[in-house]
Amino acid sequence: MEKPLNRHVTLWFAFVLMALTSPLQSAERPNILLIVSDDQGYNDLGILGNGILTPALDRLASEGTRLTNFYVAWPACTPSRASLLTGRYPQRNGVYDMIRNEAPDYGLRYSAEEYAVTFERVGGMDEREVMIPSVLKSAGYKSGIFGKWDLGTLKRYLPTSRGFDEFYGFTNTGIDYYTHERYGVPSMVRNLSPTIADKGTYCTYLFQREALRFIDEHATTDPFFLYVPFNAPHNSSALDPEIRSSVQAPEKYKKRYPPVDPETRITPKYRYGTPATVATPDARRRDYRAAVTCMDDAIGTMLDALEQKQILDNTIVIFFSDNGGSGGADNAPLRGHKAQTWEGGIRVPCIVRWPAGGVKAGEVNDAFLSSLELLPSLVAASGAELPKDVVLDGFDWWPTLRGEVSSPREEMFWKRRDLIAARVGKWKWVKMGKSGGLFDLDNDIGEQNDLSQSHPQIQAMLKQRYANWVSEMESAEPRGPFRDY
Ligand SMILES: [Ca+2]
Repeated sequence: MEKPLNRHVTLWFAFVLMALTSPLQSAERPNILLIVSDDQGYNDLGILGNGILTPALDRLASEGTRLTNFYVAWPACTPSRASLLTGRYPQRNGVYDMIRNEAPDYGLRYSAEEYAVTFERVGGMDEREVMIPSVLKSAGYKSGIFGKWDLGTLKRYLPTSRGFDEFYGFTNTGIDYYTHERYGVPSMVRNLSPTIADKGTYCTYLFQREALRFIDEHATTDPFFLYVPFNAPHNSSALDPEIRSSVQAPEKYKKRYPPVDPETRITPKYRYGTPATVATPDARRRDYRAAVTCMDDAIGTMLDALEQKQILDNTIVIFFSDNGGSGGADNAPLRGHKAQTWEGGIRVPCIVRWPAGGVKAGEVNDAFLSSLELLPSLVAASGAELPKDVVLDGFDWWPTLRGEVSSPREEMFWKRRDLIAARVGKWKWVKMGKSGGLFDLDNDIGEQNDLSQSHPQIQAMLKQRYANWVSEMESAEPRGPFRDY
């Protein structure tokens, strides 16, 4: 027979074990606000001093940790977004190129029937892929997305068919900020239904409006995952060359920057070599910055709303750009830009704020991390369960963000058509058409000194690791819309 003391100890241990293993209580589960900007440059944060105005992002950086060595999985919109939501390389989840059709921008006029069956309208992420909102649902989360979806337009591909409870935004990869049309085709959707109810209103204001409403509705009821992928500061996908050649921004935000003269120029060769009136580089830069500042104001109102509801400190706020900047953006000190596998295409600004989770205020963290870490990290923070039988390419980043361990990430690979990059530790091998080389990122973040001649073994090692990764991706289970079934 068990002695009373032993029974007491046994019960005590059982109690401790229960406390350690029981699911997180509702009050403890953090809310999640994921903000993704579109084509923002590595250097385009006010605190970095290039003259761009981002007081809310600066506040976020002072109250959270800024990541300086953070990558996205592809140097342009669609695959970058597919990867951050699935935690899987584009080549593994199947979305390893753009779901778009640029022909209308180049002058082709489809009939409505023809356009409806082009790839931009019928392509979408494979329905078997598991995304963050579906995973968080198992822990009781409500999820909303307000902004750019970019993973398919058919109903079965839309956010509310993929785990989100609410969607208001546009479905494809870029729009006119005011008409919400993509090269003349309406693109705004609420849940599963196209809508033109807000036509004429600058879309950043609309995404702000919806996000604030969502916060108001869920602040005291459910833990939530709020995903706000802004259109800003992406170029305008309008037909008019003067609009198309810049970024649209409200006048009041343009006026916060020095005046530009002249605003436009005539180019003898626009698309198809036709002459057109387009924005000057100075105007383009001013407009880009104004769009960022407007977005920043919207971000500020979200932080204020969370604070007023007294839920800010237990809300995980994550901000980053979906890929590197181009046009009016500033990627300094990185080389290259959006669409390239130089650092300027794939290394992006990122800030994480979560004081209740031990993420320090005002820190700058140089750990090698990526958007592939998002899904496993949000699963760990929320008490949700990782999806079964799904190969993930990232890990839980919280111990690294708390400064407890160095990053588990040792390597990462990028492939956009014939543009390639492999990073292993501090080394990066780049193949950019006829350009490229081997670079020591610890000492040469700007990828200026090609060391492939002096370090041939290291280059060979990186090429081998890249080849290993390619064969792993090729042996992964096929996924649409690009891979062979
Ligand atoms: Ca983008």
